[in-house]
Amino acid sequence: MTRFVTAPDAGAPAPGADARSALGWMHTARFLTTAAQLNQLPAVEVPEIAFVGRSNAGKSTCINTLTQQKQLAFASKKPGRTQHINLFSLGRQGQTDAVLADLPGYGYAAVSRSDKVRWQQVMVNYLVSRPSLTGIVLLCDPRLGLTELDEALLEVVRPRVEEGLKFLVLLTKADKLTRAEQAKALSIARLQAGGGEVKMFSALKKQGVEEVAQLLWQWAHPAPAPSADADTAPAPSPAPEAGPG
Ligand SMILES: Nc1nc2c(ncn2[C@@H]2O[C@H](COP(=O)(O)OP(=O)(O)OP(=O)(O)O)[C@@H](O)[C@H]2O)c(=O)[nH]1
Ligand SMILES: [Mg+2]
Repeated sequence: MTRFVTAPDAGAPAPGADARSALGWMHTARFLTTAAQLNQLPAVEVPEIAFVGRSNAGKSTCINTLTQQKQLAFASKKPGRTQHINLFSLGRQGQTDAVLADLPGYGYAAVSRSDKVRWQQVMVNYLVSRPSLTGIVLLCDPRLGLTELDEALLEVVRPRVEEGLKFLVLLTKADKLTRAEQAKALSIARLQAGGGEVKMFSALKKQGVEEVAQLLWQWAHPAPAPSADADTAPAPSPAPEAGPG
């Protein structure tokens, strides 16, 4: 079983990240760029949060739901719809304080073997080496559960998660499950995720939307760590104006 580590306080809302402001922030999302290859992606100076998972898991739909925009990301009944890494900027007043990345799904049977291998390489490189990558949302259809490919992805990112990369497993299409099935799927996925954070989500019923928006806001705006020199004297105030004479 794949095990990975998340920060113990991963679920606690950051100060000020009430549901309304988190959703308002998500709604500022706009298209930034699209790239077929890693070296075509622009360097990003702000936290980047990637949506990954099997083809058809609901990644693009999840981004549209969280950002409350119908067609920001390309969603489709046909698996394999997303074929590029698409980046979206977030932030008020034209400022960018975070970036969302919609990644093509894996595990789509109708793709040729060479295309699969090429894409797996791009994705592994992205997950291992993208400097701005701050958090990963792994989307998973709970009717399939975490598959071998999902487990392989967990394995790839584990060293970065241990170094503080944020991680959330989102079980999508919750509307297809009864309450009892949801509870069961959650506990199975929590075991598979080795204690990592797992949530239920439904784009159709808007289930989990506020919670996820708040969590992503928190990922992008972590509380500042107590500074190492916090116990030293405060910076001197500006010298008073010299008097006449
Ligand atoms: N019932 C239901 N259907 C959903 C939900 N989320 C996504 N879907 C459907 O699942 C299908 C795939 O959704 P996408 O968002 O395109 O999936 P994707 O993970 O981006 O797929 P790729 O781009 O191929 O990797 C579409 O038909 C969506 O309408 C949900 O919460 N509930
Ligand atoms: Mg997609």
